[in-house]
Parts: sequence; structure tokens; C-alpha cells
Amino acid sequence: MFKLALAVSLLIAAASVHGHGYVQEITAGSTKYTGYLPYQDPYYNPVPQRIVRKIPGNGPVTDLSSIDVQCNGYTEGGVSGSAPAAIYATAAAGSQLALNWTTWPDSHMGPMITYMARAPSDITKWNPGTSAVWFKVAESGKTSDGKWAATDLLTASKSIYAFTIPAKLKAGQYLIRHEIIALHAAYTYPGAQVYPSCIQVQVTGSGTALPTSFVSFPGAYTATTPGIVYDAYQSTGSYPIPGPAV
Ligand SMILES: *[C@@H]1O[C@H](CO)[C@@H](O)[C@H](O)[C@H]1NC(C)=O
Ligand SMILES: [Cu+2]
Repeated sequence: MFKLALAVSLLIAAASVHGHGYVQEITAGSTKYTGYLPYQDPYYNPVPQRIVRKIPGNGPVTDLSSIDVQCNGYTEGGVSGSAPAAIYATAAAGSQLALNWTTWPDSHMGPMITYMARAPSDITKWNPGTSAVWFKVAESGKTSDGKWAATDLLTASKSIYAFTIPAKLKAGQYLIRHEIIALHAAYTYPGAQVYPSCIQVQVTGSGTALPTSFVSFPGAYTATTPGIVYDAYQSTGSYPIPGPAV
């Protein structure tokens, strides 16, 4: 009897401390920027200025048709999905950005994907809405020996995910949309858990390149996009990373 009660209470405890995560710090060159901290920032007065758009917490978005899948959803002043942040980072084209995730749960295997969108005007006021403005700049799924970007590789790199801003990218202001898609419940739809966030950056350099094809969020992922429905426990083969080519 006691053993059963103990087992049940442990199960309840395990379910209620179910951890997820978000990007808590961004390093560009030698500058460290604190990310938007959903459990601290709202309680400060004044609220700290961040380069990351507000997120409601450490939980996922599972409705791929929702605007929340863009920047993790935060409605403010009638702006839904991606209320602009006050400031932006500065980074050179061709340089690396290092994104520091909170400790990622071992159970949440999946890919890590990064998009960018060029702001047509002041990034601290711009909201992409449902426009097709996003292009993929980096992706990491499952290695041939079965290691997932999140969890295996992220944990091995002390929760730091790095990607390179395309070297020839035209200078200007961009929104970076970075995400983990956790697949532990993705054997059906809805099931895949998207953990996106959006980082504002000024890209410097003398490049002139811009991509020619773009996707929207919501829009880029649907229930039938390869890699959205995926049985991570049964599938031993390769994993098709959702979305367009890099
Ligand atoms: C990631 O950020 C946390 C919180 O600021 C910090 O304690 C930790 O040292 C950082 N990790 C690395 C590898 O820099
Ligand atoms: Cu979770």
C-alpha cells in the first residue's frame, strides 16, 4: 500500500515538474545579451529591454496554424504573436551567434532550426504577421548515428547552439526565428511541440545577397509536412527536417 502511494506521488511529481525551455542568453562576438526571461522580466519595473521578443513561458506551441508558432505567441496592444522588443543585437554577416538554452529535458528529442526575415523598416516596430518573409539559415536534425540536435548535441555543447549568419547577407535589420521541435509526442498531429523565439539583430557587412524564396509562420509547417508527424521511438532511419532547404 505504501509502495503504491509512493509510486503514484512520484509519478504526479514527475508530471508537474515537466520542464521545457527557452533561449536565455545570446552571444554575438564578445557581447552577451540576456534573453527575454519569462519568469523574471515581467516583475521588474522598469521591465528590462531585451533583444528577444516576449514569450509567455517555457511551454510549446502545438497548433501549427496559430500565429503563436512564429515567435511563441504574446499578444500585446493588439499585436498578436510577436510583439516587437525594445532593442537589437549587432552582428557581422559571416559571424556566429551562440544561443544559450535553459537545461533541455532529455525526453524532448528533435531538430533545431533557424530562420531569418529582413525587416523592411525599424525592427523594434515591425511585425511580420502572416507574410512569407522567412528563409532558413541553419538546421540540425538527427545524425547518421542517431544523435538528435536536441537533446544529444545540445547537451554535449553545454546547452549552447551556434549558427552562422550567412556571410554574403545584405546588411540591415533582421528577425531571427530559432526553434526546437520536440518529437516525443509527434507520432500523431497535433503532437510535435514547437519551442520558437525571435531575436532582433542588426547585420553589418558589405554583402548584397538576399534569398529569393520565403515561407510564412504560420504556413511553413502543417500536419502533412515531412518531419512533423514522426515516431521518434520506432523510426531508426533518417529524419526529414521540416521546412524549406537552407
Ligand atoms: C548560459 O546562461 C546561464 C544563465 O546566464 C549561465 O549561467 C551559463 O553559464 C551559460 N552557459 C554557458 C555555457 O555560457
Ligand atoms: Cu516539455
